[in-house]
Amino acid sequence: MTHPTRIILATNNPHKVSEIRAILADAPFEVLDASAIDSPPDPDETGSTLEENAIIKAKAFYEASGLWSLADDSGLEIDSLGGDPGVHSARYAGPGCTFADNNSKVLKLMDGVPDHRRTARFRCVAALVTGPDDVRIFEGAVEGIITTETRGTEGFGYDPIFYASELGHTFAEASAEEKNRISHRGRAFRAAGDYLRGLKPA
Ligand code: ITT
Repeated sequence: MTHPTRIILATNNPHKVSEIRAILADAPFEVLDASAIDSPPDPDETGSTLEENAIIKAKAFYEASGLWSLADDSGLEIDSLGGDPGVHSARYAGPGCTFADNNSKVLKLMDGVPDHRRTARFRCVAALVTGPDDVRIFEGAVEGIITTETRGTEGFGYDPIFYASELGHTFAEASAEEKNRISHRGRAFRAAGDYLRGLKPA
């Protein structure tokens, strides 16, 4: 297989687009996003795992664009909540909820949980679709602790309540470079980039 001249990022989340563009900045192919196609798909994420949902999104964009397509499904797993919000991370506080609603819900549910039981991790599963039946999966994870209040204004989603032990502060207090260096998405998409770079030039 030869590496493509262009790939498309199969996401409608602009925060993910800017993170993935930075992570793949030195890739020897052009990185397009949903704005490159007329009617970007927004498929229902009906899978019961991150992997199933990543494949649903990547296939939808592959079919809509004819380009190799790279999606991710990601989520926050909190041990004291039995792994929730997990695959339900985007709409944990209900349909139409904001990132702030989700963070408030988590902080409320974890009220009184002692520090040593506040462990959590972000997981990212990226799916690369290169043909109707050709899918390759890349994964990344990062460990942390759920804070007792929001801290910082950078990033998105659960970043203000996720204290990354490797950084010594929350993801919302980290620069984009710091977050991408250790994040679940950084790890998964660097692996995808390494795979794509390893293919023969077209
Ligand atoms: P697409 O499906 O269009 O890619 P989405 O935001 O719906 O965008 P997901 O289905 O993967 O993406 O939902 C993941 C949710 O998990 C996301 O909305 C955030 O709430 C949270 N999340 C994922 N990665 C995160 C990160 O790096 N920092 C903070 N929260 C994150």
